[in-house]
Amino acid sequence: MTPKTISIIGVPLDYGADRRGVDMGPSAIRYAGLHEKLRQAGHQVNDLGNLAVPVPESRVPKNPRLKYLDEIVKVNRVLARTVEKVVNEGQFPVVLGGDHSIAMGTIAGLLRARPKIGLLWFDAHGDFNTENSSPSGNIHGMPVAVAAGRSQTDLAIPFKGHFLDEAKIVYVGVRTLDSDEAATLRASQATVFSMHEVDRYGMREVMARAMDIVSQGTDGVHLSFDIDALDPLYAPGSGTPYSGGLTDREAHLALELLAEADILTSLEMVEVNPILDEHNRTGELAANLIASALGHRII
Ligand code: EXY
Ligand code: MN
Ligand code: MN
Ligand code: MN
Repeated sequence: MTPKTISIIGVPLDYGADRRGVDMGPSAIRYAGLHEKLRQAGHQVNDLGNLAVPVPESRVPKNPRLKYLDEIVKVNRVLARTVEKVVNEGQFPVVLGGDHSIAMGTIAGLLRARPKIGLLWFDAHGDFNTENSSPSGNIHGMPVAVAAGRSQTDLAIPFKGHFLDEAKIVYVGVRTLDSDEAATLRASQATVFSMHEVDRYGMREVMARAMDIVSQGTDGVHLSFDIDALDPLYAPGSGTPYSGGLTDREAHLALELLAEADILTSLEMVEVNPILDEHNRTGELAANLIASALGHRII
């Protein structure tokens, strides 16, 4: 992978999720030695610190269908501006979450600088609910639908009318979907390599097909990596664990192949929850996976 100038942006936001704790995700990943790992992979590293996250007026969400909407929109508008600036300065954004609702800010910012990016979404979940289909009102279950222009709420504000081309969205590792969400996703132009396809074709073949889709006719590739794509046996520190996930080696191979192809132009790592972990195992894994995505190889 060609050497990059990496800008690290921490987003300690956990309002999109039901369980508190992912706000400590950026620290857990930094404490696991992310900077050193990226420098060893040959990159320059600037850490821009953490974005400020407003304290909600009350821990009782105003709107149970869209919990903490205003606070999440506020953070994502700042994140979008920050990511846009980093990309326009020719740097490589590495965004550390925080729950997956931050992907709306990251992707909105990327689309301002690269209107036709491809999206590689590693996740146990589809995150494809809208305000009408979400069973929980947790906004971390909606970012892909919002980034594809399917939401009529203020969540769409950071996108300023520029949304993803659904045909350039590829999922890897999905193994739990809500019923409406599954129907909508099936009817969409997005490609889903669920755990069935990973088992059936193997990660090497899945990544060959996935990289082809997200890189053909696009002006960059964004990797949005939800740590719960891994099986909870490997990533216990995540708020919405679901069994039957990727092994750590499948995840590393996927990201090593991605680095080898040198098509990646940005990435985010989300949903690391140190409260649910022991000895920062999940933070360590997250930092190592980021390094793999950025070309770290043992020999
Ligand atoms: N689909 C469920 C919901 O929308 O409430 C669960 C979403 C979990 C989302 C995590 C971040 O990936
Ligand atoms: Mn997610
Ligand atoms: Mn998830
Ligand atoms: Mn389809």
